[in-house]
Amino acid sequence: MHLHVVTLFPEMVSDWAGHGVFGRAVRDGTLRLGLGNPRDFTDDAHRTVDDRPYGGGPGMVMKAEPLARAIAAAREQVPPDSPVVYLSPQGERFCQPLAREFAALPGLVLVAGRYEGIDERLVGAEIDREVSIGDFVVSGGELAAMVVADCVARLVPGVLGDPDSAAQDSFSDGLLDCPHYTRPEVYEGRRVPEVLLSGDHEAIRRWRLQSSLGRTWERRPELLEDIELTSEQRELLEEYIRTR
Ligand code: 9D3
Repeated sequence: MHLHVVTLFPEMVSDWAGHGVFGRAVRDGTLRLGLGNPRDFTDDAHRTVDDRPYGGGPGMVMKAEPLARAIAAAREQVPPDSPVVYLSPQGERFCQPLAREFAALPGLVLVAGRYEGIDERLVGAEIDREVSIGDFVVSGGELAAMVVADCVARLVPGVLGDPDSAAQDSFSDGLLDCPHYTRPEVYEGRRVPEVLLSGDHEAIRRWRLQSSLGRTWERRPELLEDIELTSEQRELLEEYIRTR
């Protein structure tokens, strides 16, 4: 898959993209990452990328022309029909199903905004989708683009070493993850749950599933409304609620 990020701060993205599973996937060629800076597509001596908002008010707006040229250059790098996604607080909420949709594409152009946002006519002319990462405010679109890129990349075959890892992620089955423990057996007087030391793999599987169900029910009950529980899951959750 070919990702391309249009940003005034390409170093923010390239620094991050060198690390972890994303960095390895770029190095081994499973992922391609392109970067484009609207400032490189200006034609004035000051390399101006922003201007004052029509109608007045605080802040600045990203100018359409340099962004449009950066997006046109990005389109030439990625496979045909790769959508152009603008990261924006006004966008549809990013979620795991949207990540799966993006991961099935051959390419994606992510446009990160700065200042108060980009000229709306550029949105109308060039943007296929507007996506928000949640109802909180960050200082620019770069972090949001990295969140989307990271989330999508982990779903691209070959990016995670173990293909089971993505399938076992929290949210892939709609449930929160179970608790995890490693050595020592006693930490600050707190023991590892006995079943995890038992070697009984079936009991461990059921304990983990019940923990996931119980935590989801307690912390994120709305997630349970979106999924159909198996009869085993329903019985384990009922037992959890009875014995809680
Ligand atoms: C004064 C109104 N603010 C809008 C909520 C101004 C403003 C704040 C932060 C305008 C842009 C930004 C920068 N944020 C993003 O570019 C952004 C974002 C976010 O802040 N939260 C969640 N998702 C996203 S996607 C892009």
